[in-house]
Amino acid sequence: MADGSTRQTRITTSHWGAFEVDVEDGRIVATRPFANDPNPSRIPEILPEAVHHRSRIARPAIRRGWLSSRKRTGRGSDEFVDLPWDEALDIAAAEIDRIRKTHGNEAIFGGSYGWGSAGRFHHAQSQVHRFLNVIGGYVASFGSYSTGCAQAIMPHVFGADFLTLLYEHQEGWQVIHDHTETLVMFGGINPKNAQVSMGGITEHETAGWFDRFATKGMRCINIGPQRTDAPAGCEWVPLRPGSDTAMMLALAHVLEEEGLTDHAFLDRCTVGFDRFRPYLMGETDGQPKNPDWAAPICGVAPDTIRDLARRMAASRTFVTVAWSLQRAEHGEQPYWMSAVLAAMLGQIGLPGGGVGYGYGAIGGVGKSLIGLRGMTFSQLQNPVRKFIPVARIADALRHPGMEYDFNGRRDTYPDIRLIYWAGGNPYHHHQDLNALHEAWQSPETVIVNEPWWTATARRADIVFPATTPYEREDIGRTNLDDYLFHMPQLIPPVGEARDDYAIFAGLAERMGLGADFTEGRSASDWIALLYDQYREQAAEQGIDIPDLATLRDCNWVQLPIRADGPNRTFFAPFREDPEAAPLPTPSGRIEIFSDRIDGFGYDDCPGHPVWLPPSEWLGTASEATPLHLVSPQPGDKLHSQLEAALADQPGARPETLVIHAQDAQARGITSGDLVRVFNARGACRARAAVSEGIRPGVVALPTGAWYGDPGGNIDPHGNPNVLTRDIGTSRLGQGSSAHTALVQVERLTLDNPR
Ligand SMILES: Nc1nc2c(c(=O)[nH]1)N[C@H]1C(S)=C(S)[C@@H](COP(=O)(O)OP(=O)(O)OC[C@H]3O[C@@H](n4cnc5c(=O)[nH]c(N)nc54)[C@H](O)[C@@H]3O)O[C@H]1N2
Ligand SMILES: Nc1nc2c(c(=O)[nH]1)N[C@H]1C(S)=C(S)[C@@H](COP(=O)(O)OP(=O)(O)OC[C@H]3O[C@@H](n4cnc5c(=O)[nH]c(N)nc54)[C@H](O)[C@@H]3O)O[C@H]1N2
Ligand SMILES: [Mo]
Repeated sequence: MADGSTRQTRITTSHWGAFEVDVEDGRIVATRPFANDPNPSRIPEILPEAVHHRSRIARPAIRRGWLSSRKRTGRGSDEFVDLPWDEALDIAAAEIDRIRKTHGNEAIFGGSYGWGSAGRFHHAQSQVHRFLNVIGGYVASFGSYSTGCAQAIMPHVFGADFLTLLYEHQEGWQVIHDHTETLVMFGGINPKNAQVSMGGITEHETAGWFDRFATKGMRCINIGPQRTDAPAGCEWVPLRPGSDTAMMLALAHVLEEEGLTDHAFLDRCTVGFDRFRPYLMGETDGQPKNPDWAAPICGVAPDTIRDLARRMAASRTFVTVAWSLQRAEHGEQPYWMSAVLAAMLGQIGLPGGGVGYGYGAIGGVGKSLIGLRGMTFSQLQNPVRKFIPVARIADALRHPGMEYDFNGRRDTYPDIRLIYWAGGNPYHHHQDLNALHEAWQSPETVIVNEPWWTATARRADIVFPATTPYEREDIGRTNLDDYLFHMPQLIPPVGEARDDYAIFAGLAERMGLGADFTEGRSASDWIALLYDQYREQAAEQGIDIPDLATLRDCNWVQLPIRADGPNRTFFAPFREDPEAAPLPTPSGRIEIFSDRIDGFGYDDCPGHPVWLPPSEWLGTASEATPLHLVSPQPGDKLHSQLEAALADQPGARPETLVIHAQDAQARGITSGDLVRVFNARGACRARAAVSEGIRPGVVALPTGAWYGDPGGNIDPHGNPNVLTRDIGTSRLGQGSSAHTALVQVERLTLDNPR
């Protein structure tokens, strides 16, 4: 660790990549890109300001109203009382103990969704889950905001767990480069999003691959509301958000009508086309799903759809689907339909053909690597069986005991009395934040571990200041990257911050379970143990890894685990011989019709893919809310992280709203104007950026500005989640519907300052 006397330079890693850090007098003073990274992210540039920012939580703090009288109201407005660590830990441990003894562990919500920070041991979610398991368990959450809906639907279609499919059975970039002739990207592939990957991404390759695709003359077609969702040089089909399923159906209709469907593939490798075809051709409802039908829905000319379908059938075509498409109402449908479309093209299992999900969504997708096992801090077993779909947290808080459907099972929401959150920011990630703020008043106690005074920390009763990765030692590694890092402790903890591990060890000890949590080990004992286990397992797989002392010295190594050879997905052997290598679906085939889903009887997700218009999209636009709001990931940071320092930069907030020139002109808006974005759920300020690169009728406001004032007031920083709708994608997936929202925009002036 830095002794504070001299300038030192070390390398560390993060979700957005590796970088060099200069440390002087116990402070991070500068960062520079990592030499091996061809396209480094600029996110680390803000780190010196962010890590030492005034918004760091200095000491344990308890909300005054809770401390004096256990008052639930006042979350978000009360002031906090600083307390010494011992006293705050005593109070928190007693409160957790009271809740579990009075109401049982089913009253503790510990889903604690969020990205936290990179680093294997100090992974906040693992830490909080292990602690809660040691004390008898907690209500968990299923899935992620990233892919929750896909995680529910895709196993019905391809059989495999969706994350396994993503990371182990998708085509590598090299294969796409070598074989694909037409790349059809629903929602684009944005190198801006591929800057990050959970646990780290060292060589940022996505932009480089597109340069190579261009050199090769690959046709790359971005279908979606924003030209900027794909690198310059790609073709753009501006599509109305939420209408992709209709577009895919129309492409499928052209294939079928023009005899371009690969029926031999459908017969051998799929089930249920006979149940789907009558719907596609309009025999069941009198409406053929042809390009003329789709054109007004999608806002795309019928000939564009026809030409694209023919082109797709005539060339090696890879269809990619951004995760954003399933982060929307009925998000199951474009995901399922993309698989059906690819099956009809008959190229699934051929190199560079078929369908893939989330290329460009995060940096690791499309990297072909040999998987190494281990380096996981055990969360132990959760004795509580109850869980909620991750994005249903506000419903659960509002309606304890209420019945709801999820993926074929009927359950009731738990009665949550205590929330423990570490490593996530629900006031960043959840939809309809003003409504969440109301629902958040219902639990008796909210405890949060967090480095910064985020909106979530400000809405807690007990706040423990957590260290950032720069204040503790760890190991950086993920199966989506071929580098291994020692992450040295660079600076002493800021203020009185402690590691999550120390916080949970302190709580467990007070509850008489300290040894169960720590097993008698310090953090560095655990790191050494996990590392040695990892090293041994890698050796068994024939991969040599230096011992920990050596890694500490050399800071990082590149592992010889690149596997850029031919196809390694399960689709190739399946295609070859579906009897011998069946998919893990009920039929062993790709399910175009799913008896299982059909049996659930859901009108919002029937037995085969269908076009179901969302409740809010341009098809339901009104005078009050004429514009579709998409809220993509921010380019300059990861979610809400480092936001405090970014927001300090002159002119940085409110956040930038991209609006089409036509819509801007109609409202008297020019670039740089302050605007109000609003609907019945809330309002925020934003700074307009007028553009031709977005479809008319659509506006884009990235996520990540910190949630400001609650209630009907205007959010000053530009957080889109005051506007988004909090509904499940369907009874099947119950994922987040963040991209389903209509809004109005008006110019703010001195006369109309709001
Ligand atoms: N409108 C809209 N909303 C969205 C989305 C969208 O597309 N549109 N996308 C959704 C998606 S895909 C996601 S993944 C979510 C992301 O939502 P989150 O993952 O919740 O967002 P983060 O800002 O990464 O929150 C991580 C928090 O952990 C804290 N932290 C970092 N390191 C540590 C640590 O070591 N210990 C502790 N205790 N805390 C730590 C950070 O300071 C930060 O506050 O947002 C979702 N929300
Ligand atoms: N720099 C940076 N990168 C990130 C993150 C970050 O915070 N910062 N977060 C990471 C995380 S957690 C995740 S899950 C991934 C998310 O990866 P994605 O879900 O793929 O990304 P988004 O940014 O939500 O959306 C991508 C684009 O989809 C388009 N879109 C929206 N609705 C529709 C639609 O209905 N149809 C079509 N065709 N297009 C639509 C929007 O124009 C948007 O710009 O990004 C990751 N990458
Ligand atoms: Mo995500």
